[in-house]
Amino acid sequence: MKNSKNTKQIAVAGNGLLDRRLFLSTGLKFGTITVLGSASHQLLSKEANKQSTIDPADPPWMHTPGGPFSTYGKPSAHEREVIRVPAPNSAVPGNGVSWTPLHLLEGMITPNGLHFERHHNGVPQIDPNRHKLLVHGLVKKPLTYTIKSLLKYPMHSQILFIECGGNSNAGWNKQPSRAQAGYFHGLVSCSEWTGVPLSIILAEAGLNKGAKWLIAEGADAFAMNVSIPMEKAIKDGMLALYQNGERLRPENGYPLRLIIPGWEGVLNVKWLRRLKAVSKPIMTRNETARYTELQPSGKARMFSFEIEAKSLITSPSTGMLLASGQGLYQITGLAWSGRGKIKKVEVSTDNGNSWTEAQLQEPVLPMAFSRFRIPWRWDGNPSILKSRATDESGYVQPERDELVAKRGRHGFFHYNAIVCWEVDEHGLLSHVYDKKNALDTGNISIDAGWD
Ligand SMILES: Nc1nc2c(c(=O)[nH]1)N[C@H]1C(S)=C(S)[C@@H](COP(=O)(O)O)O[C@H]1N2
Ligand SMILES: [Mo]
Repeated sequence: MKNSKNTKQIAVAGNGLLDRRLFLSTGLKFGTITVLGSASHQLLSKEANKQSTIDPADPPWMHTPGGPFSTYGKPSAHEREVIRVPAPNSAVPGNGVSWTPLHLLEGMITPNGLHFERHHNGVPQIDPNRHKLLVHGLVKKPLTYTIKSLLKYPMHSQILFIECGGNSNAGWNKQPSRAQAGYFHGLVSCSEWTGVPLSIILAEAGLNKGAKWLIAEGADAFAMNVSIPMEKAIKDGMLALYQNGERLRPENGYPLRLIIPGWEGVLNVKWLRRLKAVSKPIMTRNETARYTELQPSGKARMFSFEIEAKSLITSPSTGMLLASGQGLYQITGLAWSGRGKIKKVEVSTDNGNSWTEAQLQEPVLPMAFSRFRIPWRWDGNPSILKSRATDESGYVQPERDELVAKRGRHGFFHYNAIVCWEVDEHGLLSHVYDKKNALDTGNISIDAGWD
């Protein structure tokens, strides 16, 4: 029996955006969204032309026993297109990134094998029995810890995103990137991290007066180091040993990494080997030549650690097709903020002329991914989709022209502008910049790598 109340589709903004309470209705079916050029897209086009000849109740895999047990599970072979895409920087061995395919994932947790990677000099293969952490500098008692000894401490877990300060930096370019959403915005991932609160270890060493900064150093060939304000390190820092329930992956810092929640990726030093308490930042490459931006005022923006609120529609997104033609679709995406919880995500399907609040999936956690969803009835006409995040501090994700006006053209990092996906009359999505945007004066030179 049809419940007419449940299936009532209430428009809440222009161009067919529907009330998120529609998700409570029964019998709802959304249109299929395919990734162009992928196996699933080809399959769908083939199936559209031919009737299935297999009885769905009697598929071939029901006729013989299945495969053996495995010692460590892998994704289905049918999911082989769901991969990180590496972009090495050929000038330096092991320098570069690999992108999380955000547009192919759901929920709020990034699977360990798909967490983005940013290495300055490759992934060291570290023997956990030989790895040590030294805590020294302005402390009463310098200490060293083995991994075994750290595993004896009380642990805590937190679901947190890590985002590289260079994520989405192609957004500074004059022409919109043609890469799929994750291969442009996917230097951000979200995991449950488990480890020892940094405050416990710092208290054990005993900080001297004047210990205002902490220098963290990694055990990779780059020996990466950064300066971190002590106040933040004590308040939120974690010595992480586990990632989504298992020990860290080598790519993400095995056997020990620092987690500085909500702050830019570079502070989360992987393969952590040294923490030195000091009175002043030591002005390393990563806080001077990198992550520092010349602003229109002529002043440089430095130590801008906190990740500002950002959101992205992951599906449908550029390179996808609304394969069922006009009709009902589910718009979904991710939002995150280094300042705390996401308060709301608004979505527009008419280039920002009207907006409505999307549904936020519970739990909404501070400094973690928040998944949002909203139903949309596409009328078959060209449309522009946007999402805009607001965090609990009241910060609102800016339009691209606002961001460019504020930061100028000399920046390279911390790009968090609203993203526009254009839907054409065939239902094909592509990345565009806001048509109203007149401020775009040229490319920046992306020669600095990602950092
Ligand atoms: N030792 C070390 N730590 C490091 C890096 C590195 O190259 N070496 N890269 C940093 C940068 S720039 C980022 S964005 C994050 C990336 O973490 P991930 O590779 O686990 O995603 O690690 C940070 N920690
Ligand atoms: Mo980074």
